[in-house]
Parts: sequence; C-alpha cells; structure tokens
Amino acid sequence: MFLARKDKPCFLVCLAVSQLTFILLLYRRGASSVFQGIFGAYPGWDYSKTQDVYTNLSLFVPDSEAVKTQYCPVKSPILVGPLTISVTKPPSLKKIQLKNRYVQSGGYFSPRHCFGRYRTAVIIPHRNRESHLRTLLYYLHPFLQRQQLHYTIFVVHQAGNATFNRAKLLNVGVREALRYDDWDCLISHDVDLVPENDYNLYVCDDLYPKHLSSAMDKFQYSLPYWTYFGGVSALTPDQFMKINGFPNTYWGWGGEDDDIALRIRLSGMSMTRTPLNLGRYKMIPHDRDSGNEENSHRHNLLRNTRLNWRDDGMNSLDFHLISREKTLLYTNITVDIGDAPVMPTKARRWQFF
Ligand code: UDH
Ligand code: MN
Repeated sequence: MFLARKDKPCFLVCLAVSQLTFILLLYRRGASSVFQGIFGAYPGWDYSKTQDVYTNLSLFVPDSEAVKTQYCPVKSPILVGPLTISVTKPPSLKKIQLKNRYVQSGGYFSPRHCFGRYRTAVIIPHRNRESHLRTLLYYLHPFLQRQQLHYTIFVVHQAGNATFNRAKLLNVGVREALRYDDWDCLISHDVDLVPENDYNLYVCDDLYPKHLSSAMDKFQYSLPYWTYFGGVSALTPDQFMKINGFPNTYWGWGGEDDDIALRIRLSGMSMTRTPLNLGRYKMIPHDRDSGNEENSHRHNLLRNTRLNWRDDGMNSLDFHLISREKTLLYTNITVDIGDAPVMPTKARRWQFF
C-alpha cells in the first residue's frame, strides 16, 4: 500500500533475495547456530585465544580424607573454552599416563570431590592408527575430566586384514560397554578428531541423537551437507536401541553415517547438533587407509535402508570376541567381525560391445 507501483518489483526482489540468503544460511551453518548468531544466546568464542587442556586440572587432586556427599555442579567450574591443540607430534603413552594420574585401569574416571552427574562411554573404532589414538587420548582424558564426567574410554580394535567396518565396530563397542556400566550416554568417536572447546559437553540430549562434530577443520568448520552425522555423535542407550543400533553391512569407507542419519528419521526422531561455533574439531591429517577403500555399494545400500534397518543392526550383530583388556588409558576390545560378503557385480547388459 505504501509503495509506489514502480517500487514493488524491487521490494519483491529484495524480499526474495533476503529469504534465499536466510535459507542458505540455515542450510550451510545449521539452524541453531544461525539463531544463536542472531539472538546471541552463546558467547562468540575467540579461537585465537586458547588455553592448555590441562589448565587447573590439579584443582581436582583428591583429598584422601574427603568423603563425597554431593553431586557435581551442573556446570563444571573449570571449563575454559577454546583449547590449544597440536596434532603434529603424538605424545608417548608414558607421558599421557603421567599427566592423567587419576585415570584408573581401563581408562575409567569418576570425579573425586563429587558424584559425576553423567555417565559417558566413549567408543572409538580402531585399526592401525596408534599414533592418532595417542594424540586423542592425550587431549580427551583431561577434556572429559574438566567436564566432571564419570566416564570410560573403549577402543574397539578390528582384528585381521578384512575390509574395515566402522559402524559394526561401534555396535560391538556398545554391546561390550553396556556390560561395564549403566551409561547415560554413548559417544561414537573417530580416532582422529580432537575437540577444540571444552564447553562442547560429552553429554547426551534427552530427546534426540546429537551430532557433536558439527564444525571440522577438514570442512572449513562448517557442515559438508545438512544431514551429515559423521565423526563424533552421542546417543543414549534408549535412542541407540530405538534405531536398532548402526548398520553392520557397510564395509569400507562411506555411507554408514548417512544410514545412521536415515535410521534416526525413520524411527521418528530428529537429530540435534552442537552449535557450529562450539562443535569445532581438528582432524589429524591422514590419507585413506588400505583396507578401508571407498565402498562402491553404499548408494545401493542407502536406497534400501528404509526396508532393512529393522533387520540390520543390534538385533543381527554377530562377532567373535578375541579379547577384552583393561590397559592404563582405555579398555581395549579386540574383535573379529568377519569379512565383507561377496556382492554380485552388476549384470552386464551390453556384453556384446
Ligand atoms: N579407522 C581406523 N582404521 C582404519 C580406517 C578407519 O581406525 O584403517 C577409524 C578411525 O577411527 C577413523 C574412522 O574409522 O577416524 C573413520 O575413517 P577415516 O578417518 O578414514 O574417515 P575420513 O572420512 O577419511 O576422515 C576420509 C579419507 C581421507 C582421504 C583424504 C586424503 N586427502
Ligand atoms: Mn579421518
């Protein structure tokens, strides 16, 4: 009404452009981060000012006389925000042990002055990445202690040279971890991802599965695509069972994380995500491993998730446990998960060419 007729097209174009920009922002950065950016619900972290992940941990040195009477505060008093991370020189196991004297056998820790509010199992699928594992343990133990969690780190090691299967190893990890404790939260954790901010709490969302590694340096600290669920994620045991765990059928690199994202939707849930300014991770640079070649069947498998997810997962998990061992810094589960089935190759319809 207030616009002259000739101004109308300009107004409509401006409106369309601003709406498009907003939708694009939502897509690239995630709804929560956009809204937080606009409404300022979270501090704007300055990642050029970082602190050592071991800062003030000595404040938690146990007093042998002290008796625990209370729960830990909801917010740990020693969180610092952005952390100094260097992934170039993996520390020795000895050094990590010396820096983490209150971690107990099996990589277990419980706060000394108070009862930890949250019980978190961190599950790491692994083969032939020992140096990455050392770097991760060096940063993850103090990170979890800073958050005053009651936690254990489990490393699920795939024995043998068969094709790697990340999702099946994680299923084994969950089944084994649940023998040890009544966990509130199961965190699936790639061995090469180091969290950069200790406010990124390793605690589950009560309602929905949570994607923690929303901003990886590998993807220029943004999401590669909107439904991405790879890297580090957190599900309660109930949420995990509701999606029938992860698929066992993805051998080699790729697809399994998209299958998990789809399972979440198919079972009637959505996913939540750590805001992008908080869910920052450094990935230790690496090439593709031999034995984890790109899975060329992944698109086919994904097309059938809708039909198969109820039958492929925790209820169809079979494996041969080779050993369970408590090392000083983690519980090691070594497992034979079998080999990829021989997939029928596509019928050659044009053989005569
Ligand atoms: N993993 C192992 N051993 C393997 C393969 C995978 O431990 O042999 C585990 C490990 O926890 C790893 C995770 O599975 O973090 C995921 O595998 P990945 O790190 O290979 O996956 P990502 O998407 O790799 O990071 C992409 C290939 C990078 C090639 C780029 C070359 N510039
Ligand atoms: Mn990687």
